[in-house]
Amino acid sequence: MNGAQSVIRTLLAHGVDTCFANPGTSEMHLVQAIDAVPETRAVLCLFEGVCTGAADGFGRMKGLPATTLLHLGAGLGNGIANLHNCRRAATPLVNIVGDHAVHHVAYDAPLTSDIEAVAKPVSAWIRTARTSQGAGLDAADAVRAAMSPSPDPRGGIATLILPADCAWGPGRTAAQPASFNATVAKPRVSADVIVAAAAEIDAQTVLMVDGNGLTERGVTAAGRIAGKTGCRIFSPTFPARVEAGPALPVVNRLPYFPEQIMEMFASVKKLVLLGGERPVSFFAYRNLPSDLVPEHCEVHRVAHRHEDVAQALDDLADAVDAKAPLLAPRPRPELQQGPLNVRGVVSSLAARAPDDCIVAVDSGGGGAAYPAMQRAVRHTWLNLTGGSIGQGGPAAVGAAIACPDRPVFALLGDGGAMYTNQFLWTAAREQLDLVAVVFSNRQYNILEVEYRRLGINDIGERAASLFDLSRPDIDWVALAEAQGVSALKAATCEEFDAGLIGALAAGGPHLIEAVL
Ligand SMILES: Cc1ncc(C[n+]2csc(CCOP(=O)(O)OP(=O)(O)O)c2C)c(N)n1
Repeated sequence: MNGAQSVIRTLLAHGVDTCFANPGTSEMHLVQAIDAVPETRAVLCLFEGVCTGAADGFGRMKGLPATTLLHLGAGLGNGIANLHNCRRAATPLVNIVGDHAVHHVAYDAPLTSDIEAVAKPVSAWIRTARTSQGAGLDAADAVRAAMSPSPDPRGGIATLILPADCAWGPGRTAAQPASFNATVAKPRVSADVIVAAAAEIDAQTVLMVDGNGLTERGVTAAGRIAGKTGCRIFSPTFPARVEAGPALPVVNRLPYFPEQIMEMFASVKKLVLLGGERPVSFFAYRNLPSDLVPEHCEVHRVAHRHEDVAQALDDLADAVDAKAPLLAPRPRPELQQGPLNVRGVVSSLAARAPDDCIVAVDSGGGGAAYPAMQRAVRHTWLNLTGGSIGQGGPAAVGAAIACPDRPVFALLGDGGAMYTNQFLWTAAREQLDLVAVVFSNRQYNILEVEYRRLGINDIGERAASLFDLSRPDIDWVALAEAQGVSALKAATCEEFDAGLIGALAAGGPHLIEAVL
């Protein structure tokens, strides 16, 4: 048993059995350890941003961390953008990062880097193992840190740096402490706080729900409260995970642009925070405030996101004496016809998506599917949480590996999808039931919208070229097929719908380029 094996065996003993890997020479003993422990599933990703995004998607679905296996500071650095999203989602995740053996660092060999410094902004817990004997215990601490419900803004990411000599030296399995329970109970909100909040909620109130308040239990309780008091239920614009479907109350999503949020809040007298935060503008604008809650609106905090928001909602529903909500039947939407547009894609998705599917979204038109899907089909929705595009495809891969019985959709803008298009290769290698829809408008549309919001009507040629993804057009069918994923291009609603039906019937990974 060497240090590397004790790390892998300890992780397994703590329920952590899936590793999204892109290893190098400093991780070879870890690779050997994975080879020796067949219960650990190693998934090769061809870019570290896919490893980190996939581990995020996996953790969101399982509620348990996956590991990444990354190569020194350079590999970890390549994975940062999706660790940023993961941190925003508060997903549990354990990074295992190899390093040079301690004696080698003094020679400043080419890959030498300050790995802790790279890890710092995206890790709530960082440790560099110091001995091979202690490496297993370090791994146990990493899992505990990732799983502890905490208000830490750095989320649930633990980064364990393993110098090669700690991997190859003698190790031992860390005993699993008797008190360890991977799913640590979230703190419960006190009865006093619930009683006080119950007296405040009325028809001019908005409940801002996040965390486990967006589970089936939480959403159902929120619906009861809304039914009784007339309040409205909102989630933040990009919550990590939402359970939705026709048998659940509708959760409105906070709009994206600050003007829309301000308009919405004009009639809101009270804002009750149940896992959510005060809305702030996604970006700063010269003529708009950052904090979007108007002065006339009182803000009451009931639960923080790391607390048991679902329980708080249940308790609150009981406190206002609310009954189960009456839900009107919601039929699937009608299909569109003619040249393809976002509406056509959304209608087809909402009409055809199988019950119990998972939907991971990134930039692009995919977000428009949320209201339609929420009303039409039972599903789990995973958002791009931190605005760092290129997350949806990798997150879909991680979700598909976490939930092999559930079909997964990745709804991606063509701009965002290019950041991490290697997710397609992993989807093919692992034969995942994953349908990627690329909203192919051949531009960075949102950037053009934001540019116009500066008051500019004539976009100069050079500026326009920075928002334009044509010249050359990206051949999505070829890009997918080159990575082993069958693909087709749809330019009409009918073609898209037929392609979607075919992809779902065939199973396995597919890509549809929705030409907009
Ligand atoms: C990592 C990262 N780099 C750059 C950006 C800036 N950015 C935001 S949206 C966007 C373009 C999105 O284009 P696409 O995915 O095609 O969606 P569209 O806006 O066209 O609907 C860019 C480059 C970002 N958010 N994250």
